Amino acid sequence: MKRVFSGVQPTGNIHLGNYLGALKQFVELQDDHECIYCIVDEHAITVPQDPEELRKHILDVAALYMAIGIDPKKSIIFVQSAVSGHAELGWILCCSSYTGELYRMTQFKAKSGGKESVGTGLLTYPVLMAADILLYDTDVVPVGNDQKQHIELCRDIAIRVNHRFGEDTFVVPDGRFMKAGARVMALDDPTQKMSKSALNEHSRISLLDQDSKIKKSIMRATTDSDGEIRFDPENKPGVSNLLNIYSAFSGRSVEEILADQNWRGYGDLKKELVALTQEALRPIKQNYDEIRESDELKAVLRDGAERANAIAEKTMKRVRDKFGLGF
Ligand code: ATP
Ligand code: LTN
Repeated sequence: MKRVFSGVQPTGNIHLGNYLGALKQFVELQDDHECIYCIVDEHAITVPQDPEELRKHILDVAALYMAIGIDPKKSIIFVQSAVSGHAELGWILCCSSYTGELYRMTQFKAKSGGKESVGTGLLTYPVLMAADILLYDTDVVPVGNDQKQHIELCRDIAIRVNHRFGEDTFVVPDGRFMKAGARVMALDDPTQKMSKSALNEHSRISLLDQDSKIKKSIMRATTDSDGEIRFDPENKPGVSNLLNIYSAFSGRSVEEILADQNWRGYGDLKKELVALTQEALRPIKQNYDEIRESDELKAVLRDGAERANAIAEKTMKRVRDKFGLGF
């Protein structure tokens, strides 16, 4: 069975972009893959976090994983910092990567924004992500489009190390991207990706939003003034984003949707999208509260860490041996 690994940062406000780009794939892959899903708390501290908030958000994401349908009997769910191999392999891979390739990462350029004092962790973050993936001999990494460049870097590092120490050092993974949900844009500004940290709460729909908030955010989503419903991300980013979300939730292609619709204007498209989104998120909200409050949650994470650690330690023994570390 092929192995799947992916992670989400516990930084609050898990939104439709995270769900349609990544989380929905996590659930789909469970039945015919060996899946490992991580809560990447060590990634979260690349920017300052309040310790109490971070601890809470770790459990929030774990509960959300289970509320969307990740089954701990089928998949491993665990917290990154509970398995020390991530940090250890992260360091080893830092020594097999180049500063030039890290400075070229689009996400680093965007997040550092020309500032003088930028955290070193923001620069080396993609190397820790590569370590996460390579630690588990991962074949497939389900993620959103924004992570494409980081997956490429992970492959480059794996191929480079394999070239030096042998093809049996690392499995070279592939990214897996959704057709419709891979890049969900902000509702208030469809030229930017939907993000957890944007100040305007109507720029995103969080998975636990109430029906009234979902309605408000979609009905006020930015479109354009020509009134024509057409899929054209370049010239009509707002309407195209709504059609993409519609397609991701309905499981139908945008072409199919456009062929049978009889919407009189953007308002009709938005109303249908409101209903579709409310219906899709309802069961997640219903499951969430019960799981978040249950004692089972921490037991799942403890068991997950043990199972993840057993796999990670095997890889670490092999890697230390190849690099000549230890005695
Ligand atoms: P954000 O930018 O919203 O703060 P993030 O990308 O920094 O989120 P994560 O929580 O780790 O951080 O993302 C989890 C997953 O969600 C990743 O696979 C990422 O590619 C995906 N993702 C994030 N935003 C979007 C989006 N707008 N559309 C599609 N996928 C997304
Ligand atoms: N970098 C990702 C989160 C992430 C990840 C991973 C995804 C950290 N480690 C390993 C897949 C595999 C992000 O910011 N979205």
